[in-house]
Amino acid sequence: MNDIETIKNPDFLKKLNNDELTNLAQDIRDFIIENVSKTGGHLSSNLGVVDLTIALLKVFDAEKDVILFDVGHQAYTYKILTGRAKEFSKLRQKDGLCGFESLKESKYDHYETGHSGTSISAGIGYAIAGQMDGKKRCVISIIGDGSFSNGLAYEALNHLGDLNVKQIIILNDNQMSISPNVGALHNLLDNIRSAKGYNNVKKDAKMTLKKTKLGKVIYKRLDSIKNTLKRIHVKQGAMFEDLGIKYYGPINGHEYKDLLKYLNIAKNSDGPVILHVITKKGYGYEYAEKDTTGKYHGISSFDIETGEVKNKTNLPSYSEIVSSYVYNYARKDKDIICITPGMCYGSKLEVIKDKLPKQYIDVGICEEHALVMANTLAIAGKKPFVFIYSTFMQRGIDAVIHDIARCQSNVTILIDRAGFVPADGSSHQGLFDIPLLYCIPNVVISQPKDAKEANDLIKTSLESGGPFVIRFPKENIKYDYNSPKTLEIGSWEEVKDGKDVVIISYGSFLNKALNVAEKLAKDNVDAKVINARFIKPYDQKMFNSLMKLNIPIIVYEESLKLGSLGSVLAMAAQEHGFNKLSIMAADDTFYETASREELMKKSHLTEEDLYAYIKRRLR
Ligand SMILES: Cc1ncc(C[n+]2csc(CCOP(=O)(O)OP(=O)(O)O)c2C)c(N)n1
Repeated sequence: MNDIETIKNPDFLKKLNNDELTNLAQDIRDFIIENVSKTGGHLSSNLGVVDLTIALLKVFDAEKDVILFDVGHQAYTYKILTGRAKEFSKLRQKDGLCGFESLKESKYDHYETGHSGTSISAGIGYAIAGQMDGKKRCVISIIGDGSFSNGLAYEALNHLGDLNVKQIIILNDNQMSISPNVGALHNLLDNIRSAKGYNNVKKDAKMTLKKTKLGKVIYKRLDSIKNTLKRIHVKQGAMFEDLGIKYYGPINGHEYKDLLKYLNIAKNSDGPVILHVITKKGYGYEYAEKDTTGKYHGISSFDIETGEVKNKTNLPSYSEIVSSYVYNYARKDKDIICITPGMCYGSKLEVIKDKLPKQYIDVGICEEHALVMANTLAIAGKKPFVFIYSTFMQRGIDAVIHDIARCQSNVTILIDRAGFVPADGSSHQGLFDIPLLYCIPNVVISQPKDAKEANDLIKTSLESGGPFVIRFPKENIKYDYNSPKTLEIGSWEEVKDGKDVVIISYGSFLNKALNVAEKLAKDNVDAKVINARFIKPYDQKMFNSLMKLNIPIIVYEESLKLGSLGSVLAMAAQEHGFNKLSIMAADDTFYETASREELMKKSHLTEEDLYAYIKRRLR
């Protein structure tokens, strides 16, 4: 039994034999299951790469070589073997271990990760710099088959194949993205896997030929035969070779003999190499191995015996509510097409996928493609809904500017996880969408205060005829089955009258504003509260009349302050010579891992902060 918490660095691996490596892998898997069951985290992806990571760190030199994990969500074994096991009790918590690779966290981490598809480009940068500086080191990028479908990975492959640098790509093929993988590339990898392996073919051919005299002659020329065999038996694997990248695979990612052999071949090769490694997502934990939904990809704390999530809330998430409303429209209107860039499970689209398969498209982890495709679907008369997390929307901004907004297409973009996002840290905060979208002409940006208004906005969007964004946070709220109504685009509503101060807010912050107004009333402060459900265009008429009251106006919002609704209103206020407007919104910074409540506290955006601020203002 290995004491995982005492591991300081991976040096000890060099002395271990394959049986000892296998035992260590088991102990690491137990450690991961035990810890993630308490803290939550990316379980399945990590269980699948325990053996691969151990083998990598046995063959390569973690001090000298550059090892990069794509997305970085599967780097737990790497973190453990580079001396961070003790910190796992605070995984994905405030001031604790980051859920991804992070430059700030350790000298062994060489990149700030979180988004899919960056590892090959990042590797190329290191490889070119190393070559320029005459460094003798290997650069290794480990990328999953899901992330391999991302356009960025292809831009990098295209460049790499034309470069004479030493970079090793390990394609970790577990046939899964978060849920089962999709797309033609996935089919191609499937064909390679089912061709039983070019390496076995090579081995068999070598054995047979060596048996006869003629065979031995032929064997001497095996190099060329090798290539021919490869083309005949697994011609798909040759795609990489045609790009100028040497391909080895498929390799069993849970067999140390194979793994060590091919990692050493890659280490000793010149130029770019790709190792196609087959692993099992969730390896060693039955529930995770059998999962085809994505439940164990990223999971909150769970019971190891039953595999069930602990502390489940009875309230549905915004994602569930929004997808169920869209489902209701889609089943009555065959032109509605629901699009996800690889996030079926997170966006809660299972019902649409299962019940309306013809109206459901999963494009894989390809946000920009999803949006451009949605644009022409709309131009062609369909009604596309793109379900996308705020953080991944960042990838699609050009598609909104160059494509959707200029064409003024009726694409509805449902931005999930908008605002503060718990656990995942700086790469996954949803604070940039409003500033990034606000400056784009023709785009309506909205956020509902509750489930009923979410449905109203979906209806309004369908009837709007143009680009329409509806954002909502990672929160659980009550369903509302009332029939939806069309809202006037750009209209705000007064939800509470008052004469001393105005609070303009939207989304779930509006409810906080109402709570604060109630508390202020006990101090004889009468606050007016406005629901700015349309962030763009804003309600000019109402805003002008609010300024005329000549009392302080506070814009209280869950967005980055720069480029927020408040910053736009401040410009308008300045033009009117109104100087009583202030903004409470998120700071110009990257917010690290914490819960939503902790993040609001850090940015002074809690109800207590709003209350205290108003009291100060009115003093
Ligand atoms: C740009 C972007 N879109 C979506 C995600 C969400 N995401 C995190 S991991 C993941 C699946 C990655 O699949 P794969 O690369 O095969 O790795 P595996 O988890 O199967 O090991 C997705 C979609 C992301 N991190 N980045």
